[in-house]
Amino acid sequence: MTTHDVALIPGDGIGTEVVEATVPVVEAVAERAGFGVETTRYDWSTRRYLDEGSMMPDDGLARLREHDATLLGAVGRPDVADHVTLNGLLLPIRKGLDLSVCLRPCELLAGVESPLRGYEPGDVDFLVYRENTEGQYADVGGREHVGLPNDVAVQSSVFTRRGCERIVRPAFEAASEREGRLTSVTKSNSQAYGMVFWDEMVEEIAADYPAVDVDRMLVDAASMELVRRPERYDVIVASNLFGDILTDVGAAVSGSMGLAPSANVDPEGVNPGAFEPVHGSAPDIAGQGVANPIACLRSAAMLLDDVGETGAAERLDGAVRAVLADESAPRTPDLGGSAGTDAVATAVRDRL
Ligand code: GGG
Repeated sequence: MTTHDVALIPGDGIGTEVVEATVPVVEAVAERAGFGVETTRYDWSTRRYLDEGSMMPDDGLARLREHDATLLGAVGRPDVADHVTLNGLLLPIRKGLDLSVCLRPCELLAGVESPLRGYEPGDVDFLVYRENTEGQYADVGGREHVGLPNDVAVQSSVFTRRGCERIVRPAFEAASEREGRLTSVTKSNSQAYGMVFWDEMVEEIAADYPAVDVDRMLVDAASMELVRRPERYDVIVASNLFGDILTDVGAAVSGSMGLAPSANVDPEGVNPGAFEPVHGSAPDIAGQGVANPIACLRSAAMLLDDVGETGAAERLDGAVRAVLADESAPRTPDLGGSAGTDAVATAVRDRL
């Protein structure tokens, strides 16, 4: 029997709650499909940072490389600065494992209400390919003269040929397999170096995909259109920061942050992927047992697909869809219900 070896990093806040609710569902779908899942829990988190001085151990990335994939919850706690926790765990994993593709599907599913008037299931259905290792998230910059009148902060963006290729090409591939429409989102009117370079890379790679219609949009207009006419999008490709922001809007117009999954993958398949809900640790609801587990369950379905268990991934995704479409099924408060995390995860497991 094939067994997949999955690292679990529940992290902080509701991350721990949704990961713990997801694991039994993954085990159940694996059992039905006839493969095994072995999990290793890592306590890498802000708690660890406070106790031991670092979010993860020095050999953390080496350990993750030994697994087939990672399922991650969320990172962040109000008592430690966000840039410390993000740069101590999430970003080193994405960058260190060369996970340049962050794939974030945005879909209005049956049984879910969009805040957009008149939008029905299926009216919102696009993929965002977010560059995940460089761009505005590059750790390039510094501070000088801190606390003095000439206090200065410099933060540089980085765009490389390899980095652009490793996100733009997968986005074109996805558009080729979907409706053949790719929207590249930049701000190249004001960012005349990095983003003009990005535009040039898109144009160069577009030559290999003549059947794909390419639309170039500035991020301000693209954001407005996400709210005004999300149906215009099929596949969006964007830099690290813009992709992050656009996918929060995408999650909102798809009904809830609690539904939005993501896959961080190495397009060459050298390093194992990391799968995580788009949402953060949500300290406002952490500990109450009411976090929506669906974003994490859908991320787990993407993980299963990535490790080659396509049938199980479809089964899990189908069970999630069936639960959402069923008016009598439990729902967490973000979807207008009053059910808890475990009740929703159990309903999905029962649907497998
Ligand atoms: N589950 C992902 C998570 O914890 N997100 C928190 C966050 O702030 N992420 C920033 C980012 O994805 O760039």
